Amino acid sequence: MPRKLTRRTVASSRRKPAAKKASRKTSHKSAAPLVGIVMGSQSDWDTMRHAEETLKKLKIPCEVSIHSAHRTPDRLADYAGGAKDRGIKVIIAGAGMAAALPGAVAAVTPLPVLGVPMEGKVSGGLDAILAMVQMPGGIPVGTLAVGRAGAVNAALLSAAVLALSDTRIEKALDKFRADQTRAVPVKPS
Ligand code: AIR
Repeated sequence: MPRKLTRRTVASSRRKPAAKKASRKTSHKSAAPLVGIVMGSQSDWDTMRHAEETLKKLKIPCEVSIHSAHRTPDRLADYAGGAKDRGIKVIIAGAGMAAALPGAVAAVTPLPVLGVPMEGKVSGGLDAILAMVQMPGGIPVGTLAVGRAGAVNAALLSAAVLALSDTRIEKALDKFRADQTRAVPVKPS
């Protein structure tokens, strides 16, 4: 039987459909990215996802992409060369082996570039860390630890840079540190 139309049901039937939940609750994701995470290969993602996860914990919008200094040099230059104009403030670059990626990024952008060396089969990541840390004077790359610790710390260092001009990020970083301190037990179990 058709529902009797009262003034209330007419009004509610004219109402615009409710906005999709997903687009409301993920406002930080749709915000313009402040950090660009790049890596030389899909095989680096297992390590580099820790950078993204850490930024997500701090609600810092970021973008993630794969560009190789050797396999996709033009695409890498396009990405890194345009990053500043697109509003990116810091670039995190992870690569392994002859890890030229952070240096190649730093060569075409004035943004701070943080390098994360991948752990490798030949020398445990020594090859990649040396490629990143041994930049010639004039084009700096801030090089972090090999592997997961480096990925996490690159995200935290990015947050520290952004916190200098963003009180929300400053507070998020303070909370992250305080939570971390509280989580360290006095006695081993
Ligand atoms: N790589 C990719 N292009 C240039 C370099 N140095 C690095 C990647 C990855 C390693 O080579 O960053 O850590 C191996 O890549 P793949 O794709 O062979 O697994």
